[in-house]
Amino acid sequence: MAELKEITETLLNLDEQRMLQLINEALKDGISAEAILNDGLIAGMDIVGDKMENGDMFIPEVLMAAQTMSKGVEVIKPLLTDDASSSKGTVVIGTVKGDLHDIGKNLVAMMMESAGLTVHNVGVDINPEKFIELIKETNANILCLSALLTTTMPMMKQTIDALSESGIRDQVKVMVGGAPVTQAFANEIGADAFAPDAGSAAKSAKALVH
Ligand code: B1M
Repeated sequence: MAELKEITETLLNLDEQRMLQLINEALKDGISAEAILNDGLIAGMDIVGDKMENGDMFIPEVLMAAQTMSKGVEVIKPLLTDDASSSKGTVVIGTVKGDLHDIGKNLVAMMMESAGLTVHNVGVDINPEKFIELIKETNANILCLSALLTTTMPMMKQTIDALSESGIRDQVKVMVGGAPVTQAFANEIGADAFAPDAGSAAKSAKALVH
């Protein structure tokens, strides 16, 4: 769709004002918030990733693109709601130690909140001990771990192992996700669930507590 392509382009050009204008126009034209997120904004971040890999874009610009994307997400956030009926569980969600990526994790947190779960979004670079402390503090029954780097994926296993060592593995369901994470990897490390995107993560979290 032309409008979504234009949203992607304005994100890549870091033209926040025009991007927000286009998002509002797209919404007025009946394009769904989900389509704007997936086919406009996330599509743009995928291109940013390719450019970063090829050396055509550098960290400061990538960060600016991430900030521009967040402004777009703010506009569509209220429209990305799922059925927000009774609370369906308590979630601790964070990015594992050594990993600073948080855009996808924040989207997952947002979708879970709008699906009626109580969400404690605890940030990035979280070590296993801190996750355990936070689970105890909040009485969470779901732990959501995000990783965007192949080098930080093993930290997911270390976190799950630490839960077992501290005797609380049975109290929480563990969901893992992030671009390099797969269902096979989730099985291998003993996670209870894997979700490829924010929408399915929220659905899967609800299913886990039922
Ligand atoms: Co980074 N980075 N980055 N980066 N970065 C990637 C991930 C990379 C793929 C880019 C590339 O080379 N093509 C690459 C990783 C390669 C690899 O390991 N295979 C990479 C690299 C190498 C790095 C650095 C090492 C670069 C360097 O310093 N040389 C460095 C590492 C820093 C660190 O973490 N220690 C680094 C730094 C950064 C920035 C700080 C500049 C910035 C992050 C800003 C921020 O997050 N606040 C950044 C960004 C923005 C990216 C890309 C371009 C975009 C990531 C993103 O936000 N995508 C990324 C390339 C890409 O992914 N195309 C890249 C949009 C987001 C909505 O998608 O996060 O995948 P995503 O989330 C999805 C799903 O994965 C899923 O749902 C989300 C929404 O649908 N999901 C879950 C996520 N978590 C989930 C949890 C769940 C379930 C689903 O359950 C618990």
